[in-house]
Amino acid sequence: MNAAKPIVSGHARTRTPSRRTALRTALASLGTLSLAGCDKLSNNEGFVNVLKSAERLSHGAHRIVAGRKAMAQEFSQADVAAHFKGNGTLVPADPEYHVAMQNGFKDWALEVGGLVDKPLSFSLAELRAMPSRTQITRHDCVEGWSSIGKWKGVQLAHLLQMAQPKPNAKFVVFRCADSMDGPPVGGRDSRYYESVDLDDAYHVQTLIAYDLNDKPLPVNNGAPLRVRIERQLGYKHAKYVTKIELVESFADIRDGKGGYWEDNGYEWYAGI
Ligand SMILES: Nc1nc2c(c(=O)[nH]1)N[C@H]1C(S)=C(S)[C@@H](COP(=O)(O)O)O[C@H]1N2
Ligand SMILES: [Mo]
Repeated sequence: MNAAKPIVSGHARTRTPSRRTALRTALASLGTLSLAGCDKLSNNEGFVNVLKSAERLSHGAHRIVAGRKAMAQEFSQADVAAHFKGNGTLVPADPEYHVAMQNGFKDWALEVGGLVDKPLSFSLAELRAMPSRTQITRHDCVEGWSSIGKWKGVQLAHLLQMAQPKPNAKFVVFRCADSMDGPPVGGRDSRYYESVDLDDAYHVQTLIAYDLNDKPLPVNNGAPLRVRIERQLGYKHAKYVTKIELVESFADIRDGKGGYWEDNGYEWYAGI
């Protein structure tokens, strides 16, 4: 992610028509409105303005139409790209990360904390000993490229079941090791972070991945652990993950938008 500002508006514009169709289908399938009713609704200026605010709509419409449990497409071994592209941070400059990298990540720990009954910490060996899932999926970056890769990791659901989120936990925040804006200036933390709701957190294909294409994750792609959130765009897939934090709201975290790129104008819900 080299460009300072994402092309958010162009992106939203290209996605609006399918969302509009999706919403109309959803309204019709709810049985509360006939298609004619939907047409009337979509000719109503106020309602069309609601449609135009794609961000607020997309989360709900996606939920109704596709069902949040629907699977992202999985591919076959023959589809796997020879080289999975790296993007954003490729080698974190942070000194702590460098020490960990030089140690072959043998002391890396993944914490699970925040609103949980049992705060936990896992070593890579512990994670690798857990039941795993392998999936071949297509990664779509908002910058306009895609790569198909084979991921292996622990389902986030498995870790959450162990940590036991409290009833008021609504989101999972992923904390990462890489500072985006250089070394902390005046104590300002610019480390990458992301968040998802519990529907995505418990989704079958949501993994804490440690292997890419049958090998330990390369540093470029997030070694030693990165998230896969297959129903959403690339920037949701946090790399270099150090902590999974359950929260009721992310309003008090950094600029309050739920992620590093969200704080810089991206949509929080990046469904594909
Ligand atoms: N920690 C961290 N996670 C990150 C990023 C980053 O810069 N730092 N970039 C995001 C973006 S925009 C994309 S497209 C993917 C890129 O993953 P890749 O390097 O494996 O292709 O990681 C996402 N997760
Ligand atoms: Mo991206």
